[in-house]
Amino acid sequence: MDFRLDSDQELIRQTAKEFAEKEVEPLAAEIDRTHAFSWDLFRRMAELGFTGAGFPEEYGGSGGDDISKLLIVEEIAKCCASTAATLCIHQVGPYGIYLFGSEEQKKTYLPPVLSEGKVAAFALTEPTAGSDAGAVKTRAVLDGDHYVLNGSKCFITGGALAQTVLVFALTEPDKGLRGMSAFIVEKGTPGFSPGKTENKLGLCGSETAELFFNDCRVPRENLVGQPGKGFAMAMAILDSARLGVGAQSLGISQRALAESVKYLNERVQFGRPIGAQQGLSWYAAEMKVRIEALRGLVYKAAWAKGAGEQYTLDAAIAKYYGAETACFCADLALQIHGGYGYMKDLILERLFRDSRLLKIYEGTSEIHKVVIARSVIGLK
Ligand code: COS
Repeated sequence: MDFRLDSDQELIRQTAKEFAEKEVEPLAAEIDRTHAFSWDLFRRMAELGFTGAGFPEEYGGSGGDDISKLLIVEEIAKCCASTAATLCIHQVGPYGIYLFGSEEQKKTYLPPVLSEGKVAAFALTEPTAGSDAGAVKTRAVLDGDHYVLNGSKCFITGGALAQTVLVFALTEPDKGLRGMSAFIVEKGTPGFSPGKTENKLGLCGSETAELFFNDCRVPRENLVGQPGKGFAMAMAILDSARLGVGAQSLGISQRALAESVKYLNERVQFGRPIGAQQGLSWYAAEMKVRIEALRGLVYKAAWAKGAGEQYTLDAAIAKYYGAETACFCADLALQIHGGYGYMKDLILERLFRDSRLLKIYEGTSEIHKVVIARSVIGLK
């Protein structure tokens, strides 16, 4: 077993690190303060091949393996968790089209969002279908050559900006989650409109919107995969998305530790650097242990995915432990910085706010414990 990155992965990490430090970091505080999605950064990520990382070139992707894709997210999350979240979640809908779509759908819908600077979104969650994702109420009724969609979605990352949205709706409502199907809906389709954009605690530069479908007619050929298989497809897609959250967590946690190490050395109280106080030095040790454990979990899950193994459990563990670790590290880093950490001048309070959503989105920590427990115990 070799735990080192290979030369391609190292190169991608280095490219992402330079981009994050030179181009993202200078804008991050302003993006957070103004809650502004940065089209400039998004288009730059498209130019660099980041929006298409992990997808084959024939569909507009830039290739690379799953670990490389996560290294990009990890490096960006060290500087701006909003930008890392934007990148990660942008890829979720396209990944669904790539996994389950027809050749024609892949050729038509993937290049604009993977390499041409257009945003994509994944629309599953509804006001009454959050953790219980199978409780979706949006309907899709076949009418001639079209499906007619009615319903609404909420908390959709990039929803109002997206050119292409993968939408989940019931085609056979009496079958519940086994009557769910997936559709590609393009911006500008009559009857499809974004609602309000949410005002969030953290990840403020990553847009979160409501979506409405009001007699929205979608061509029949926009059905993705088999009708009735939408829920299982959504779950398989989310397995991959959850690795992205693990990578975001890894980036945030490392930044929290790096800031803490600097301050533990610089800040003098009681006549010596505060890092010489055992209580505070142990905070750094606890962060380090969790970060190294998390790195192993995230990379192992990515490896399992790339090797074609069943990786639902690995992804759930990496996502759950990642979110908990990012919150733990951001909290301790803020504590180490005392009053200064609580002020808006430093990054600590942003890390604290940004990390908090990781325990909620792409499946809550509690849902991940359900997935993990079911797998470990074998009972439902
Ligand atoms: N991959 C493929 N198929 C899966 C799967 C996975 N990871 N997880 C479940 N399925 C399939 C099951 O095999 C089952 O298929 P059959 O119909 O053939 O039996 C079907 O999906 C239903 O699965 P299950 O019975 O486990 O569904 P539950 O209603 O119990 O829900 C949880 C399972 C709670 C895990 C799911 O609802 C969930 O992940 N909720 C959180 C949603 C979420 O993450 N939301 C935020 C992001 S969306 S933007």
